[in-house]
Amino acid sequence: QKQKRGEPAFHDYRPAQARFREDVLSGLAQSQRRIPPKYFYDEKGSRLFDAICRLPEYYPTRTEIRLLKHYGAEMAEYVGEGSVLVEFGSGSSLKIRVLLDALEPAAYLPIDISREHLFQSAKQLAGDYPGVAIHAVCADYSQPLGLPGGFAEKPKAGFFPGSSIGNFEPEEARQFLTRIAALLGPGSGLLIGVDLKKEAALLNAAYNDNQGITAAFNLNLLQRINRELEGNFDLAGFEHHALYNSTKGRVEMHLVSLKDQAVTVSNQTFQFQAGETLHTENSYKYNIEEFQQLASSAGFQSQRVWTDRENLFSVHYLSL
Ligand code: AVJ
Repeated sequence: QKQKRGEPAFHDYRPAQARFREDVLSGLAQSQRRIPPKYFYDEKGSRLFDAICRLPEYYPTRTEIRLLKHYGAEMAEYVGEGSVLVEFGSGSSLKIRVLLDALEPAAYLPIDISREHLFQSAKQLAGDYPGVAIHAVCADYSQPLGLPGGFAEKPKAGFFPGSSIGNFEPEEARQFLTRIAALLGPGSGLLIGVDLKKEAALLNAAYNDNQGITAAFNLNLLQRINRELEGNFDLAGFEHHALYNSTKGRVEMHLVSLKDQAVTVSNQTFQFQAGETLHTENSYKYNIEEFQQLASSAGFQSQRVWTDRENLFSVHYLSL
């Protein structure tokens, strides 16, 4: 694909829309009803998530950005000049800017499921960093995928910030990291942000902000189902609930049914009882040793870890 300076190439892998319907219908039929959190990120969901990242209570984003800014030069040394940077779930591609200020990669490949959002972010980034070849890949990174051609021989570094690894069950996280290892190849590395275990009060505040943005983000999933899957969820009939489960080491987000009610999605009807929940997200937290063990079980060696003074967040550099 010929690429103009200052313009991104766009590779659309067409992440299957059919699976949204299947995943929602099968998730709603389970006794603990659940929907995978990747479906939060439609246009409105992506915007709400950006707003979450700016909330005073949501410490992960600003803490990680501070770490990237403060230790960017060190991180760049581990990543290496001239390597191909591959980001999993690039969203608005804000954090990569901090790295791009510290090193010049051979190319930057943002991978994201949110097509329009990815397109706009890649375009802006290409305008701001005309010297970096940008190949945006619209894909679901939780499914097996290959990189666009031409990058096989180059040294690669993965970038997986934001503690999105926490959305996976630990066993799924191990499988995901194993797949990433195969995709990046021997000699490559992974720079990954991981939210640390901490006092429940801080975690609960981060997922129950005062402005209700996280609640709107959670409820937007129902709106999306109504719009895209012929659903009739009553948004006033459900309430946001988020709580740190210290036994499992994860923050759980649910939507609680406020009454007995029937909901129809794609011509299938589901009976909710008052108080029953729809589980929409897990956000696992790992202390440093726990995460290093997980990474090592996927074939990565821990090279370095950076944390803030308050021990809120960690950034690991892992090598293959
Ligand atoms: C993007 C998955 C890292 O778990 O903290 C933020 C998503 N959910 N507030 C997280 C999220 C509610 C976020 N991750």
